[in-house]
Amino acid sequence: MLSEKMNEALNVQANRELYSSYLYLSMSYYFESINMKGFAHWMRLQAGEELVHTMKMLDYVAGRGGRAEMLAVEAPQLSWASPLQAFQHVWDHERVVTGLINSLVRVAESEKDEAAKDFLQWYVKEQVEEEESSDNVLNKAKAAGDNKAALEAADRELGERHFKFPRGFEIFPYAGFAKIER
Ligand code: OFO
Repeated sequence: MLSEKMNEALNVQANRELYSSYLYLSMSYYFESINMKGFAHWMRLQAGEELVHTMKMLDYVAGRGGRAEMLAVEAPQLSWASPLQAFQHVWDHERVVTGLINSLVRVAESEKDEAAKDFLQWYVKEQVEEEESSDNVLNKAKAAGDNKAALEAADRELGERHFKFPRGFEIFPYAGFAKIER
């Protein structure tokens, strides 16, 4: 059984994961609006991945006899000055999320909840990957700069992104904007 404090902290983090999904979906439609369909596709898959992070956490709360609560989701930013600014935002955002996950591990420690601490290691590892992939896309955007041809090449490259949703979370059987067009 989860302590009240642990239950609440997990619900709050699930809400931040859902916000991440909402933020990346917002970026996806921003890219769609400026006709960068590969970037839109990449962000759409990212939004799906964040939804998996959300549900995995809420499933854990419910599985431990806690109460999974749907908290209000903050409205994300709707537009960015450039692709570079959007990818910089992803980079910054993922560092914030890493800090939140680390704080959640501290809550599990203070609650002496070894099981929750063990469960949260999945998110600790996931953040290493999230930071790496945000480095990767930010570097591509930086390298392209204002060069239209280079940006289009990066757009095509990110449009090739694949993501296999884990078993039980096959929530996005669609391919995304890039694939719809091709
Ligand atoms: Fe859930 O990892 Fe990004 O935010």
